[in-house]
Amino acid sequence: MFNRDIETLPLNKMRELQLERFKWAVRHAYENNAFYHKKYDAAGFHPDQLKSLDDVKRIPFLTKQEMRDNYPFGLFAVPMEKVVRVHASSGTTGNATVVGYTKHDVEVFAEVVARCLAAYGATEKDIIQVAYGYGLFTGGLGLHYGTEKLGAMAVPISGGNTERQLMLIKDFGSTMIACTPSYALNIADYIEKKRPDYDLRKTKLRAGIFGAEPWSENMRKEIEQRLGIEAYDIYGLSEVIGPGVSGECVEKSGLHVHEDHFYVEIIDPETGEVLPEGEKGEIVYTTLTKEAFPGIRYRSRDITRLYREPCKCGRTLVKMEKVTGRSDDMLIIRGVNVFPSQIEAVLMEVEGTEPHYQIIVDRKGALDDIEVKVEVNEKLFSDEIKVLEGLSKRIADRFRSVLGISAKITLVEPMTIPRSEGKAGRVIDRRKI
Ligand code: DLL
Repeated sequence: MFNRDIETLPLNKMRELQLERFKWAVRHAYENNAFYHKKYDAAGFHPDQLKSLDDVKRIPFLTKQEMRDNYPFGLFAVPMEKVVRVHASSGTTGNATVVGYTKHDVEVFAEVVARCLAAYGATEKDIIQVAYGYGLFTGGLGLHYGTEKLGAMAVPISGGNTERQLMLIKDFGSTMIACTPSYALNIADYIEKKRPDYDLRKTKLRAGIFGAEPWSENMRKEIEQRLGIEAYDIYGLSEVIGPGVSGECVEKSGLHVHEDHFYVEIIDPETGEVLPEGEKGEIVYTTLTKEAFPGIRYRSRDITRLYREPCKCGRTLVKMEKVTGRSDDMLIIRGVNVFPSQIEAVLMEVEGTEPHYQIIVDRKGALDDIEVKVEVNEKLFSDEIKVLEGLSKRIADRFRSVLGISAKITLVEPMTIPRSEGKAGRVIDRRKI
């Protein structure tokens, strides 16, 4: 473990630490940022009212919209000369959210990523190929600094250029690769189609560090099989820090949240009511130590569940379930709620389909229409039309019975759905255009 004392802290001690830090965080935001000050005054909340963690419920939530409204630096709580780095969220609508870090914040960021890497079994002997994008996105630099903090070697290749990725894996002897799960599959496709002579199993690559987008257990199996590596989940969001908010351990049974830095709550996304531990809902974050860009009760819109159970790895940190999607990703098709990740899970169970798909939602008259385009493997595609028809019917039946939706299934040739080097864009919602 990178920080055994914290990662195995008994719950009562963790709660003490969180309360002390929460008091600091809320006062810091209130006293050093005009937006928080005004907001809390208007809501009748004062940091003095926070006496126990139960009182947290009295603090108003912070929303994504408020972050956008304060573009670019309106939520910073330190003088600009203390800010040593900025990143920005990958927002697709409206203003991006710009997030800032002091020297101390950069340290914390590196530490939480280093903890994740150690939890996947990485040591200073590892060579980590960082294939997340470097830039305003937090993935590249986040993994990079975490790797250095652990004392392993970072290969800052950034995303894309698959041929070069393969060359460096071989020549440098990279033992781990960090990228989005969709890019990992892209690499597998590339090898199969363009470099059948290249055998990843003959390289030193043994694990992948995947996150920045939802990916299912089936996707994990697929990546592990095709690349011959262990696939671990890393989660995070720029508004909170970046990657490293939580990560799996070798048990692969939930992601340990670094709750000494990030206080987590689960709420009902409709009512905002705090739900008991174990229930599924929207995860809300409070940054307990962040200086430049504090986030107090930030509504992430990510949907998950928190649970505490003794983990074989020995960590006592609360676990969160793999994030399956965001409340704002949820599609409502003729009154039925579906997440793209559920669609993915159904597709991956059907033999002959590839994990490359696109979901197109449209409205015809008053009714929603959903079309799912999915690639099928080469062999099937060259088969008789009857075989393909049978497959589309099987998929459509599964959608009806498992998800309760009627979808038009379009089977397409391998390599026809656009590939991503970063986060995959899988949903086209024409109702919003
Ligand atoms: O994606 C940070 C990151 C970089 C995480 C590299 C992991 C690896 P944003 O661009 O701000 O930050 O996007 C954050 O992506 O709220 C989730 O909806 C989604 N997300 C991130 N990691 C996971 C994951 C980075 N492991 C948003 N599983 C979050 C599911 C994830 N969703």
